[in-house]
Amino acid sequence: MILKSSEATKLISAASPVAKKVQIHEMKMHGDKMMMRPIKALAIPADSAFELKPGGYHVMLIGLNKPLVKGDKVPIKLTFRSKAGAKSTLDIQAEIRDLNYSATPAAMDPMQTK
Ligand SMILES: [Cu+2]
Repeated sequence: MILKSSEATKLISAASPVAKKVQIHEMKMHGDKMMMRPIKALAIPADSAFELKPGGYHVMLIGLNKPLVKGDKVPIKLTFRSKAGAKSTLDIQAEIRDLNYSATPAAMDPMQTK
């Protein structure tokens, strides 16, 4: 997913009807292991193409209401807040690609990434 904005904004939350929770995650090296952790907001610089991808910042679906298979399209609502405090939402359709993910922490439930 590539986010573009003409002005600086922040991705502050995400939601989907297919999952109990949708979190914004970042990836960080921890020793020689790649770990992910939820962050409160993701700053999107003005006039940039900000890419969310496996191995980097991503949106993670937690507690799926039903199993998803490759090729499924899931709706995700992204909520942004501008510098001035105005909220806006963006509805996207995310296509399920690869369900295998090597960086899933053992402490978390089985989950799927986009
Ligand atoms: Cu994650």
